[in-house]
Amino acid sequence: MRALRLTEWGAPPVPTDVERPVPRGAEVLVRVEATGLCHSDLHVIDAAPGVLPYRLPFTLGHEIAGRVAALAPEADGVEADDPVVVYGPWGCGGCDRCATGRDNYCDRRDTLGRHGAGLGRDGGMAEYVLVPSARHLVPIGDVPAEQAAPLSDAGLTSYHAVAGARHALGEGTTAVVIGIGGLGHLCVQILRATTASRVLAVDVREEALALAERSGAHFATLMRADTARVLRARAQGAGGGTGADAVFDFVGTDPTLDLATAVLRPGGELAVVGSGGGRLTVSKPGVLPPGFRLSLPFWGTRPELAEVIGLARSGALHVETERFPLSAAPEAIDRLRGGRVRGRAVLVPD
Ligand code: FEH
Ligand code: ZN
Ligand code: ZN
Repeated sequence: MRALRLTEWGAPPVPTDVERPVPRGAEVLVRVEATGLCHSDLHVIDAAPGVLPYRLPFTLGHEIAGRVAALAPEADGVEADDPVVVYGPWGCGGCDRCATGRDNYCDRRDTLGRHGAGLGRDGGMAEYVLVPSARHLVPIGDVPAEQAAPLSDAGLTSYHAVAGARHALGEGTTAVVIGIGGLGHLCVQILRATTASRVLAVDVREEALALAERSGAHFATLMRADTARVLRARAQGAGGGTGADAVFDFVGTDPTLDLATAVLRPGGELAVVGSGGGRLTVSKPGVLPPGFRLSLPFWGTRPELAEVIGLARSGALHVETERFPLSAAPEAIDRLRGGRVRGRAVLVPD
């Protein structure tokens, strides 16, 4: 079968013919129908030798949807031809986090040498993917694979970030979303579907503001010198207080963290999801508002993935995608690098 494989650190992935895997033990073979392309794939591709603990070669792709193609004798919980999405963070399977579907926070994560599909283990940029256990599969019913695949990472990561701040997002509150790309546009939709907050969106690209408004943002603005003032003016609380009750930063650079600091209300929640490498100085006294709480959410849990698929099935979520045949992965990677993908790029086996 065709697979896009990382064969050398720092070099582009290589389209390769490999044997179709055969499931053993409790494994399940999934015929891939769609795999999302994520900025983290770029980080993996660009990693210098020794930065990541993964052994080469392996197939990329950690945002996967398709149909069950075959089950090994001990596999249960799914049937052949079931439409499924793959829960991508594969932990040790033995700690209490993994036992409760929180592989994203596996206690043994740093000892595994690989983090899941396309992250040190063969992933979904291929015709088939071998999944260690049916516990990593979530049924998607009538949700199209091209929609479900991005929901397993872009959607799940955004949902997990919102879940951590949902307590602060009741009536009369304001949430700010910085960075309206593959994750940010879904965060806007998830906020509108699961909280009562007013949603304000920020990006540097005009077309991203339009995407934010299509996704349900109450207000969208370009990142400028006076953006903090503009946002605070829109974040009037019921009691006249100004400031955001929660900020979701999908960029994570110094300018966006500075903006988040400037717009947060006392007691506000900041979730930094983007891996922009920006720095935040936490000190007392300091510039951060009293009661400020910071989270660095990573991916999400398997139960949350089922909730995200439930939202999609209810019609509350629509992923803006750009579809590429798997053979055009190099073009898709190029476009993602250049910030020229609207929403999420999805690769479909040729
Ligand atoms: C995956 C692996 C490592 C870092 C970040 C990620 C995210 O794309 C998962 O949402
Ligand atoms: Zn990802
Ligand atoms: Zn574990």
